Amino acid sequence: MELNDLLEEVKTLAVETGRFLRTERKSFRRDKVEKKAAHDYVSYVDKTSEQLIVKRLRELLPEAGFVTEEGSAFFSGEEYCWLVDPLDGTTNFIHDNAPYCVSIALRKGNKMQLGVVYECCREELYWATKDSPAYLNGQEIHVSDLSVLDQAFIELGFPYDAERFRPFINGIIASLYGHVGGLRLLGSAAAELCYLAAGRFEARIEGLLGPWDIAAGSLILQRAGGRVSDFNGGDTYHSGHEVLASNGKLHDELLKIIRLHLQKK
Ligand code: 2AM
Ligand code: CA
Repeated sequence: MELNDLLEEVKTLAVETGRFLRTERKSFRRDKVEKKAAHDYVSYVDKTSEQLIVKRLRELLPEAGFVTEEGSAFFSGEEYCWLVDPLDGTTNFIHDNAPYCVSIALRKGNKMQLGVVYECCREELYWATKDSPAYLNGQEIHVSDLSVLDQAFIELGFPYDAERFRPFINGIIASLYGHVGGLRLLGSAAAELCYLAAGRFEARIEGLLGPWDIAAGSLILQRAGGRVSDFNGGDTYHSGHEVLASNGKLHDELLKIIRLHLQKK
C-alpha cells in the first residue's frame, strides 16, 4: 500500500479510536484502574484501544512489527514497525482532564514514515509524513518563531519514575522558573509535541518516556519546522529516554541549561 493511502487509513483509525475513548470516558469509574508501577496506571480502556488499533494495523500492513505501550504485540526486527500509544495521557483520562490522545507512527528501518496523533478532547487530528508538511485538521502548521528565552512558553513533563527524574527536573525548574514566559505541565507527551508543532509552545523537556509516547509527535514537530534531540543534542531521543523538543530557535540555549543539570539525572 502507498504511504498516502496508509496515512488516510491511519487517520481514520485514530479518529475512530479517539471517539471510543471519549465514549468510554463518559461512564468511566476510578475503580477500573490498575497500577503498572508507582503512580503509573492502566485500565481496560488503554488495553481495548490498543487491541482495536493493532487488529486494524495488522490488516493494513501484515508484515510490520509493533512497539506498543500495553505490549499486546511485539517487534522482532521487521523492516516496518508501528509505534502505538493507544491512550497517551492516561492519568488525565482517569481524572477526566485534558488532553489525552491516540498516537500512531510507522517506521521503516530507522526512518519514521508517518505520524498521526488524535487529541480527543479538542478533536484535533495532527499528521505528517516523512516528506510532507505537518497538518492540524487539514491546515498546515508551523512552529513559532520566538527566539527569546525570557518570553518562551515551556512545557515540562514529569515521568512516573520520580526518584530518578527528581534531581534533574528540580534543577531545570530552578533555572527556568521566573526566567521564561511561562512553565506548564499538561500530562500528554504526544499532545504537547503537537501543540509545539502548532506554535502554542516554544519548547518541551521530559525524559524516561517510551518510544510510543513520542514517535508520531516528533515527526509532526520536525515537519512543522521544529527540532527534537536527546539532552546532548543527538538523536537517541527516539528511545524516549531524553527528549528536548523545541521550535528550533531556543534549542541550543536550552541544551546549555540542561547540561548544567544532567549529572543530577
Ligand atoms: P501515558 O499517559 O501514555 O502513560 C506524562 O509525563 C507523559 O509521559 C505522558 O505522555 C505519559 O504517557 C508519559 N510517561 C510518563 N512516564 C512514563 C513511563 N514510565 N513510560 C512511558 N510513558 C511515560
Ligand atoms: Ca499510554
